Amino acid sequence: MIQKQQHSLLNKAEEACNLLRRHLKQDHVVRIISHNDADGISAAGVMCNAIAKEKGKFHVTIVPRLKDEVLSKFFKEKYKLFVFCDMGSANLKGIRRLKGDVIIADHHQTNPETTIPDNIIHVNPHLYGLDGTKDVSGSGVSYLTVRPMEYKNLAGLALVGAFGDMQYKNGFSGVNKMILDEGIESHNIEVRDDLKIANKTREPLYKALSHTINPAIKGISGDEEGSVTFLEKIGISYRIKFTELGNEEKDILKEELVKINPEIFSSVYSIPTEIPELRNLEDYSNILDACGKNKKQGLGLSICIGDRDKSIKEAQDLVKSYSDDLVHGIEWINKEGSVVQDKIQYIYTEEKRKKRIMGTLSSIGLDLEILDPEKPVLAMSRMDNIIKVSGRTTSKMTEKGVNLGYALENASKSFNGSGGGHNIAAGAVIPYREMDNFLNLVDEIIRTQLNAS
Ligand SMILES: [Mn+2]
Repeated sequence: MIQKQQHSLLNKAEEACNLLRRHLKQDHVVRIISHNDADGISAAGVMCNAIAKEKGKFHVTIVPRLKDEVLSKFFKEKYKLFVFCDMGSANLKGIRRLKGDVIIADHHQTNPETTIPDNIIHVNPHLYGLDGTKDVSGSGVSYLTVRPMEYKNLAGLALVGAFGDMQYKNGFSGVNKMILDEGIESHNIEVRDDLKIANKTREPLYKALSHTINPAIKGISGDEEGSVTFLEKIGISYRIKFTELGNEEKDILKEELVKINPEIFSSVYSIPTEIPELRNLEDYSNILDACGKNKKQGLGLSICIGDRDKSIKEAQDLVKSYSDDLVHGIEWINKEGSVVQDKIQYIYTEEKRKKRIMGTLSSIGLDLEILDPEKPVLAMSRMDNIIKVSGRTTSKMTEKGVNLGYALENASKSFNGSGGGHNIAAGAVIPYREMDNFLNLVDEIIRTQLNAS
């Protein structure tokens, strides 16, 4: 069944590729519009690389959201071919109004009922019963669209977006797996098992370990003292670098770390021909993610299409500042904890650097159990007169009946705010003066959800 569904998707992608080729043959500049996260930037990267190899020309714009006013700017443009990557499937009505031909290469939900005219080719896994949330990302769909051109060296970049959209969970599945196999077979992707410690070659071991957040290590991530204690306990010198350890010590370290979190020793995917900074697909994804988050999407895209040296350095600095913020954030939670209510807990900040990581910080805090996993976390960031709320909980709690999306949507509405999302992660915006009332109402809603199930 899967095979048949994948075939239908590949056929549609090939149709799109033929359209792309026809325009390239006529020397038309391809107008690419993509999303500003790691997936969207790599999706645009895949498309641009293929077009460049075909000696074609492109003009790219990367946007945070395809709002109506953003889309309407493109209505005036006279390009003969528009390509939407990692977005567009939710905007069929607007996109219909574009003057030229259109390819939509997206993996987000779409309304299959919407009729689309002949000039639009819509490549989307959901149209064929495939799971776009986990089996293929925007960069993957972009890759499928240029796949008939046979640039298999783009397979690695096609999976960078899958990491960005967190589709990697103990392995790849569906179309991602197909791309992976294709990349391995053509020697464009390599897989090996390795210890996932941050800054292995750069920092003393206790620092490297405390700076390792993905995966999170309980008692060690974001906790230099905890890291030193751990290393002293297992008898490994903490001042030297990982790379300076003897093999026996490396084995002991691995064994002890795996006991805390098995994910610490797992598959690492790499592009063998890439420069060291981009070789590991997860590192590559983190670099693009940091570019997007810092509104440097142009920098990210230029790295994807071959810019090296200075660009890499600039992007790496962004990654470093982001992970430093996370580490400081974990230290902060370790020290201060959260404010605990009956069924929920919250953290609150007015600091600029903390605001951008509050949601991620909540997830990590729950993973590390420095925040009580039994209580959903609301991360509150104050922006003048409003509060931006990010809610996070665990799958264990959603199984017990917690639905944060519903809770935040309803509670925020009661105070002239807005909100919503998934059961496990959601967001809201509320007036600052209603913060306490809002928290009490969410507490009450969660209590009701837990009692009802
Ligand atoms: Mn995506």
